[in-house]
Amino acid sequence: MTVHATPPNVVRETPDLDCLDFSGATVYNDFRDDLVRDGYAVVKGVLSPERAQYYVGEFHQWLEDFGLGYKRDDPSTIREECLPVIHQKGLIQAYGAPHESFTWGVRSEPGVIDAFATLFGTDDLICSFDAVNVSFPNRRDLPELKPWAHQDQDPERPGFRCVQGLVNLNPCGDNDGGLVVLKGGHNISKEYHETFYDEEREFRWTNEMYLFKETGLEWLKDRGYEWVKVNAGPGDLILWDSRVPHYNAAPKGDTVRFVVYTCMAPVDTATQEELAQKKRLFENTKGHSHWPQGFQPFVEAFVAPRRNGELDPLNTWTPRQKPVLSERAFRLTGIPYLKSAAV
Ligand SMILES: O=C(O)CCC(=O)C(=O)O
Ligand SMILES: [Fe+2]
Repeated sequence: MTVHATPPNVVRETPDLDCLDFSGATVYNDFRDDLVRDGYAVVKGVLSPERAQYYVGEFHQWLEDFGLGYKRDDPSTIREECLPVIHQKGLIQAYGAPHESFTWGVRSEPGVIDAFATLFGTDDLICSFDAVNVSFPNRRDLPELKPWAHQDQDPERPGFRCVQGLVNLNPCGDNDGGLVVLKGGHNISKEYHETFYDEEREFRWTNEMYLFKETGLEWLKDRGYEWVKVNAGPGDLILWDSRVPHYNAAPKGDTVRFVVYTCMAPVDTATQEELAQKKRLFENTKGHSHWPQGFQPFVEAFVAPRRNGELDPLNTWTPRQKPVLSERAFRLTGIPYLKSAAV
């Protein structure tokens, strides 16, 4: 028997979601039809263009406030010394980003919550305390970003268990950085993993992730599956089934990518212990992976930013501007759903 757990991380049997009918018998007449058929969907205009523009301004302001020299109107400041440390994939898990005021602002926009409420058929939702993405174009000081095809779900638990999301803030067309998905790949995920069960796996920090290798990618290609760059407008929400192979691509044009990863699930998919953990994480402004139940806090040793080998002292794991949450937004932390015994 092949041992796949490297490193041993939290393994959690989250329940299969029953909110979508994958048989094709149900027509929803909205984004859910795309999600069922293609494994991803673009929900248009969950934020108005003005709101999206406002958050773009907040991202710039945040980057400028580090005081390292970045200026939104001066492209010569798009380089490592002038910015917080940003990996070529663009994900920022550190610097308090998961609880920054604008991050929470985006998560708690009514149109964002409404989309998830439609998907799950409930308003009782929890939201991930996940990363944001900042991907600048024309960064010659970063290594090239190669495709990193993966799924964010344990291959050994192949059901429909998680829908990931991101709110896109700037225009995102063919040349812009963004999500690339293997269209329809959720439909073949189970068969794929049965076929590749004995293949040795890459190192990963969690069981809830699978990295594809060339052999697997060829297998999928031979079956007619194709990669699609997902374009979106400012204020659109992109959703994808975690079984869909995906990666992100670096910008080739001139537009910076600003994205807030936003993943929600019904609160009843979380245990009371998980909600208690989310409370601790929230109160200590810590982040966790896309799973809204929060069973995977970020491993700080893995995500702590380093500059020239040294830990970046600007990373204090706290937001520069604390969020102020509405009653509906606070529910997304899960805290109001805690029974006192679990606190
Ligand atoms: O940045 C993206 O579009 C996707 C990143 C990713 O793989 C993820 O959030 O799971
Ligand atoms: Fe991913």
